[in-house]
Amino acid sequence: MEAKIKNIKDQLDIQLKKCKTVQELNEIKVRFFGKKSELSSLLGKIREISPEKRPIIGKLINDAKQKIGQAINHKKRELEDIAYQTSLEKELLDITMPANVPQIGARHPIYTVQEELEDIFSYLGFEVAEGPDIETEYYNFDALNTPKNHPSRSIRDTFYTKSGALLRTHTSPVQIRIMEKYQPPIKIVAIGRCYRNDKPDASHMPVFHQIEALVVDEGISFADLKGTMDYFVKQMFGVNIRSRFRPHFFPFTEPSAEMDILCVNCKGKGCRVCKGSGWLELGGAGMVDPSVLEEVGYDTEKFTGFAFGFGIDRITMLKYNIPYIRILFQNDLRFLKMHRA
Ligand code: 2U9
Repeated sequence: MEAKIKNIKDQLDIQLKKCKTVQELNEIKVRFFGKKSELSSLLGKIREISPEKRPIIGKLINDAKQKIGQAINHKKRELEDIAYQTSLEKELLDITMPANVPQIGARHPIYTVQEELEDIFSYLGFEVAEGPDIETEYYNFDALNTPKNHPSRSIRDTFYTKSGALLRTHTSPVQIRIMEKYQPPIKIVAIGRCYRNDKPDASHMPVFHQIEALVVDEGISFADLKGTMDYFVKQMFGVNIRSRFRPHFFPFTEPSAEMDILCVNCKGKGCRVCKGSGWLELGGAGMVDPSVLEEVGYDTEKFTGFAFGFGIDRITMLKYNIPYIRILFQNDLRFLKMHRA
């Protein structure tokens, strides 16, 4: 009997050494401490022992039970300490670590400039008009007095769809659509994406952003055009930036002019940005050709108008000192993050 009790204790020590979880410990407790345990069955046989040995064996069994209970409780505390330490390590919060700052977005410079343009022209009383990017030849060319054989119509310059529609090459179609719907006075700016079959280079991309303005009313003159352009230039680039016109030709305006501004970098001295000329070409302008007004049914004896257009990408590049237009379209996060609020 003593040997059996010793064997039970030795077995328990081996099991406790191997035990890794509270679940296993509970199973060991049932096996060594429960009603069906070997120790309990020994206690059940105590009547088979001689009366003089019974108290000795009874004490041995009870001592064994006590030791087993203590060993199991000790193991339980040991396992709970380990579990607590493990949870602490898992939940370790190093408060000196940098916070996960949420990534905030940024407004693309093109749209910052577009909003600035809208503000400047809204202040002058212009309304912002919009129209479809996919246009018909009529609205993109015919209604703008562009001859059938004009080079801008060729597939080398213009993206056509299979159905014969096209990606607008300027925002002028918007102005035609507005004039078809409304009588003068007209005072609108049309801003948006335009598309030309240009090979990408430092200053050209197949898609670009443009703003065009159109004013049609009684008595509109070239002086009104020049005054409006000069006011815009000074608002956008600063009061010390002058503008100038150079004679040019567009099918939809007569007379036509190309408009330059004093180089924003060297203020006219000549530098790399303006290629030594002291001036930067910004866009084109002119008095709306009467044939365009006739096409929309306006009385050309009564009404005259001016219009101009320039690239928003170019203004953005000047304003933010961006050397290549492709930077505006590459979505490089280093570039975009520079413009976070
Ligand atoms: C109507 C009548 C006339 C808009 C004009 C230009 C000159 C011009 C280009 C400059 C750079 C487009 O972004 S760009 O490539 N535009 O040079 N645009 S006059 O004339 C109009 C528009 C609408 C009904």
